[in-house]
Amino acid sequence: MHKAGFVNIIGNPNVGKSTLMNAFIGEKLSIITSKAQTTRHRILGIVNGDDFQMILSDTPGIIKPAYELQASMMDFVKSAFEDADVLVYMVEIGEKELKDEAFFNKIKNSKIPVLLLLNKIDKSNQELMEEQAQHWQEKVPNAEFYPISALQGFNVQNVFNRIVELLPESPAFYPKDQLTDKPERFFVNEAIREKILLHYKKEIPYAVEVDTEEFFEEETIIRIRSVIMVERETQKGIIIGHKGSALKRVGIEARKDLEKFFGKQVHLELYVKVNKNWRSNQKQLRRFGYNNK
Ligand SMILES: Nc1nc2c(ncn2[C@@H]2O[C@H](COP(=O)(O)OP(=O)(O)OP(=O)(O)O)[C@@H](O)[C@H]2O)c(=O)[nH]1
Ligand SMILES: [Mg+2]
Repeated sequence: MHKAGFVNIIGNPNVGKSTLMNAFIGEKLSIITSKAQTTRHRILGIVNGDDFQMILSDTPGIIKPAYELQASMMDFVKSAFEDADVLVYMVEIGEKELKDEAFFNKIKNSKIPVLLLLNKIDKSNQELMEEQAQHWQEKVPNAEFYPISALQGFNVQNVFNRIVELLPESPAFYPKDQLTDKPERFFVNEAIREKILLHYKKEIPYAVEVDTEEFFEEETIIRIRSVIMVERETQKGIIIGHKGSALKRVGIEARKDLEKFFGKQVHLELYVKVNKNWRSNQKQLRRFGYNNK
């Protein structure tokens, strides 16, 4: 018998969804930072076994959208509700509820299996954990409850095994050697965006989009040229920094990650461009793969 299905990870921003997906996959597929709204897309990560295929979806954290980009991000979350065979609802220690009531009701009334994962228990103590466990079991009685630490791996294998059990009988949906649905350029954009989230403050990371214009793979090296887009001229100066030092740091760190990811030497060229108010522009959003409307 062969099993296969969609296992979609949803929850509030910053609870550790991407960390869990990467732990399941054993690769750094999704970028991770301590800032909310790190993930902007629905990213598939596929785990293949001889007799199963688990198609995980990492999704953006649930928020009330304030501009078009965020509305598109929530459309990815909606789609993840629609095709799930197993829902993984992740919360973190100290958190009380999902910010969007409609989404929360979908979880509570779900007809498919729901696993409620209480993450970051490494930051907790026994007493707090028990109190939280009770809170969530009362709030989402239809879910199977697991305390985990995605970062330290606690209970991750048990949850993985349970998900395999819950997968429906089905042939594989993707070739058995496929790891993700996203092209190489997507991971280049993300690696660069991760460094921007890490090194710039306030609104800057949220005003940035990265677009990889060239990706040439030669025998021993990959030559990449990417553009970092910002919404305003002042942001451009901040990204570049004094004598280009800030941009240089982004380039060096992203290149190192990409060399690890692709297992090959990388030459990365970065430049910065203003793309006025791209976050609110339907056409631009479509161009960057956010909006399918
Ligand atoms: N202590 C602790 N930190 C964790 C754990 N899992 C994730 N984190 C940290 O929590 C932060 C957010 O992790 P992400 O995996 O990016 O969270 P996310 O839910 O994907 O966030 P968004 O994409 O912004 O919605 C990072 O700093 C992680 O290192 C955990 O089990 N324990
Ligand atoms: Mg994420």
